[in-house]
Amino acid sequence: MNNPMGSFPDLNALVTASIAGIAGLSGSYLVAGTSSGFVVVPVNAFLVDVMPAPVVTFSILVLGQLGERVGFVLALGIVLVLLGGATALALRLAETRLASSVYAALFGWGFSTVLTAAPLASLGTAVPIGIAVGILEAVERPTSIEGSRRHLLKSLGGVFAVSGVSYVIGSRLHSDSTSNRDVVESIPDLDVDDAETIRQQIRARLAEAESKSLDIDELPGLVNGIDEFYEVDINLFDPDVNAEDWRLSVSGTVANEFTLTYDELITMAPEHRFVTLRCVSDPVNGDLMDTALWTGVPARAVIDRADPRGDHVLLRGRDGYYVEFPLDAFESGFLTYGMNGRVLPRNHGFPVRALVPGRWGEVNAKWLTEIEFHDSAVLGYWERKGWNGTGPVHTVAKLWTVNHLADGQVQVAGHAYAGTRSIQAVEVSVDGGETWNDAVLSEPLDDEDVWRQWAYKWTPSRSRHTVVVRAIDGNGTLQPRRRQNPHPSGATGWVSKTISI
Ligand SMILES: Nc1nc2c(c(=O)[nH]1)N[C@H]1C(S)=C(S)[C@@H](COP(=O)(O)O)O[C@H]1N2
Ligand SMILES: [Mo]
Repeated sequence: MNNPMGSFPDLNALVTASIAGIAGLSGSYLVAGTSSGFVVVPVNAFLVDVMPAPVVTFSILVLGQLGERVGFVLALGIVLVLLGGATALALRLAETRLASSVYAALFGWGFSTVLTAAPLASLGTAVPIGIAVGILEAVERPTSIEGSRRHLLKSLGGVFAVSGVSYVIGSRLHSDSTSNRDVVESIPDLDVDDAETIRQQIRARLAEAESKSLDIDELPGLVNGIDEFYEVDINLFDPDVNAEDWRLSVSGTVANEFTLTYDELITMAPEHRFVTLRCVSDPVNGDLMDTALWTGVPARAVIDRADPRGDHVLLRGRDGYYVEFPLDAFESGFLTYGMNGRVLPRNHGFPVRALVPGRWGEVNAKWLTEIEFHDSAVLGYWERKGWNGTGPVHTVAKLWTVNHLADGQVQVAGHAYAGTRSIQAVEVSVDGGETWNDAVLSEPLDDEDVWRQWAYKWTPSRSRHTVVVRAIDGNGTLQPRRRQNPHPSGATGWVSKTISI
């Protein structure tokens, strides 16, 4: 690797190392997709782990998607440096071209295996590195600055083309295998009649929600589509759990510890419930509140079998998430594997998630793998980070929609939710809170933890109206007026909007 121009060997090595790094990354994605075998995934998880709590909170709750992207680019950069570094080391140690290529592949494989604990998938990282180094070492070395620039551009062009192809093939190969599958089809050993009965139940419930939805322009219905449903979780890459390997372990202060398989769970008689979820970080008029029809079995099935002695339960997900709350809340809980008649999608917790009525979103553990019973309270993931979001949701009426009707009237509408307390009424003021009027409500769904829609219209008497909305829960308690930020225990206050006519 001698070169008459002193700095060239280093520059060449740098180019080779970078290109090899990109090739390794692409190969890893091609083979592993976004499963834990992809080298970037453990690095990202590590970053989330070591970042101080306020940074994680800010990133997930304020930056949202952007935060995930920043984290992703950071993890990507770290992996590139690691793989490039391994390649540079290989180039330094090796004496022949073949040896460079073999060493680089071996080092890349080593790194990838240490990170992912997936030796086989790590071949996806190693082989492209070996090939990239082999090719780059075989081509003639440029001897001028101009030549070296051309060399760099060509190599980059080549590796980006290969990465592009890997990305496209990788995305196809690893697209969410659970998505959009009929949940009934996933239940084993169902005879045709039983399958049809379950399908009918789901269809009837979805039709019920459709017919009970207020028919108002621009107002979302009573059920959100799977792709419209909000998503909040602690990792960039959702765990990729295989239903056959999935086990639910039930342990702790119980008379009987046991584990449950997916087949055991989904062959129990299914129920279908409309449940609304709302994240504790949702602002009063935010959009982290949605509803779906969930298919699953009552948590009672596992609680009775375990026969717990304590008063607390802790749920753990495959992503390292955990949340704790009182056992009596879990007694009316639900273990679900279906959403709107489809198999539970990966981003909402495939194969099984918990749903616990009336509490903030964070208690509804996704990718559920462990149920632990405790005899005293412990802190969950978010509670350790200073949140207080495992309790009952606050009452809220959201104002989603403003329509200027053809007859000159103005119509406002939205959703109202109070968890298991249910919604009794929604009141609307169009004069900034001086006088109040009853809104029209959608007919209630026959479920214990679901929202209702509200709507109100009036003939404007001024050029501007300040509209204020407030809900009254099933106990007759008015939505609290005092404004409070989402952190640490959920937003309060009345939604108010000034409307120009
Ligand atoms: N395993 C796991 N479960 C989880 C979370 C998570 O990060 N990991 N996030 C929780 C939070 S904060 C909320 S608001 C809900 C969101 O559920 P969704 O993404 O299906 O809307 O999931 C909860 N369950
Ligand atoms: Mo949440």
